[in-house]
Amino acid sequence: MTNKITTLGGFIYEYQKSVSHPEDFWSSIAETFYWQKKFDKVLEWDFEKPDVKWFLNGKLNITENIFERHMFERKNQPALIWEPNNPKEKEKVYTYKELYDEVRVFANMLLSKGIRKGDRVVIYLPMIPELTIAMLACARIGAIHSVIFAGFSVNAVADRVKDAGAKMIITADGGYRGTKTIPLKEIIDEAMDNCDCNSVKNILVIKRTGQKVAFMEDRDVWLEDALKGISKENDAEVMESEDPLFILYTSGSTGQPKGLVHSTAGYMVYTSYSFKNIFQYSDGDVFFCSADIGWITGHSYIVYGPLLAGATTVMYEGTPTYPDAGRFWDIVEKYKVNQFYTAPTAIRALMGYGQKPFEGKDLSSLKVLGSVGEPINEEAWHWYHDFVGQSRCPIVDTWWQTETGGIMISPLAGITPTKPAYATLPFVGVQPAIMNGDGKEQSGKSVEGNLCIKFPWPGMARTVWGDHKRYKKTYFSQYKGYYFTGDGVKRDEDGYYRILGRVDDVINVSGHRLGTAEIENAINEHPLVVESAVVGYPHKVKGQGIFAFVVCQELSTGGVEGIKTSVKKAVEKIIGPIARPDEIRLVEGLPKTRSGKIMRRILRKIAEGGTKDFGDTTTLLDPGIVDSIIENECEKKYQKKDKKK
Ligand code: 7RM
Repeated sequence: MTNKITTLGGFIYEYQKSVSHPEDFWSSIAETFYWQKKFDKVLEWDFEKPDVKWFLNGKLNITENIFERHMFERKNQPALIWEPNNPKEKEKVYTYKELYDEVRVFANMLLSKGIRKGDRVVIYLPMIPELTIAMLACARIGAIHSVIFAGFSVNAVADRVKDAGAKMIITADGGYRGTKTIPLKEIIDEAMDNCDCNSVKNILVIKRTGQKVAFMEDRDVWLEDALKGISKENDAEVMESEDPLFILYTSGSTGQPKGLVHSTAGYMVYTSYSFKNIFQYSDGDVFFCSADIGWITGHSYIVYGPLLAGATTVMYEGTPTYPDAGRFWDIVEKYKVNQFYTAPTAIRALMGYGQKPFEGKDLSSLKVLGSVGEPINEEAWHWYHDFVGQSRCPIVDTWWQTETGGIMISPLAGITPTKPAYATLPFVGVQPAIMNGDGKEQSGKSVEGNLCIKFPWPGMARTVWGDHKRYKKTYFSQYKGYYFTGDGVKRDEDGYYRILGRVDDVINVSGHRLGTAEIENAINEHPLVVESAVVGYPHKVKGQGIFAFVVCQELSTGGVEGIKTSVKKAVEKIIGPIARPDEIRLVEGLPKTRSGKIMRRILRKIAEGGTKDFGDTTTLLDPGIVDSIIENECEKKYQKKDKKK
């Protein structure tokens, strides 16, 4: 396999080259791809503007690098293996040739519906093969896909469709996840009623559950009808290196999600190269990433990275515990999975079931285990290593973000010596910087601070869709000339990196990234809520749980518990079940400074169960409110009133 590092010495050598001569380094990687016209300049950048361009004046299509480039050697090799939610349903396997045909027909169908280069197509699908096919079909014709996680609900969907100005939405009648079915088309219909998304001309519906759905003539089309009579002959659209490949929304510290825009060439080079090297993928291996394609992990390491590298990638529709907690191990055994990539929250959830789910299962095919999405605690690391990896598989703890496009800090499997809870060393081409409180970069070992990146890498997002100012403000304004990640980090005496978690108002619940402001906005839509503040707190399985402090006007029938239930329901409906608060405390007021800012660190402390040591509280407008929150006075008062009634 080209461009594969195989030794620690090789890694150190490539790393040094990537830092001392980044342009030569990335150029030599990029040259191994298929270009319709080769780039004539490797990099142009300015982090102050900010403006980053890679592989300038190159022309290519990413799907030609997945299909045409591999067709001769991989025609009959499985590209995509799909495992359904229900183990009794039959799996689907697509070879490179079969997937190629599916993608081209789908691409021609999109063209027949008037979709052209640069148009945005929202994809709101469960984890079915058509999701991968639809993404690649968009890429084939140069349409910009924006996948929305199928766990998001009405308002979250409406906001994203509107912001992207989508011309088409691709969805399904419904989706299966464990024992549940999600009414996807119904959610889309409601979202369309709630927003003036008049950019949307067509809604394409795929049959998955067979449930009844409403159809609006002229606007809604079944996929099977749309595909009738469509040919598979298709020439890939000519794309410039910097043309957008996709938009993916992610949460930040403000209420409005940001649509990160990823480029064609840079993203291609980075995901493919990082995939091969970090997971040490070898020809013929089977790679299984359990993420949902609705998140960046699925984009980069179920779809693009593996397929660009000519790998066999497994896509699983269901949940880790359906029909039982041994399902991942059934999949590993069934397909002889060699590399398995999942999130610490799944590991912690499975730990709770003990050894039984492993009984009689053959995990001997596994060579590499990966972790992503949140810090992995030592206990989970050891369990993963000892029981899943049977003490013989290296673990790659991979730190990265939606914004970075691909893995940034991680061991190379079996090459970099690992340390539990450490993402270890920066990947080739990645130049981290740790900033202190004065905004200065700290050199040397044994330092802690905010994590920045000081040099561009090909996979980085280029802008926020429709709002370049926000891109600058969010990532490039805290430290002049640096990309700021939003994470805290420690570099130890060996130069190893340990990610400490977010330093902003973003919380990480089961590896899902949520803005506290987003959840507060949803809670505040409840008619009886005056205001609210949401913080994260340590949670045994989810990593972080959601704790909401809520100020109410009065209580409706159902009392304290009634209002808590209805607030949770409202959040589920507006954002989705992943944002449902784990804990709600009704309070008389929030601890605010005289200038009106909520002192979140006090609320964080209370959510953790703390009752004292709140630090400096002298700027609080009403210091008494803190004790009242700790004593839960508001709920007690309401409960008393309830009894009187
Ligand atoms: C890939 C992804 C990004 C945030 C990031 C971190 C946290 C991700 C790790 C991690 C510790 C890791 N994209 N994070 N990976 N923290 N160790 N290995 O998750 O955009 O959804 O989230 O996730 O806080 O900033 S994301």
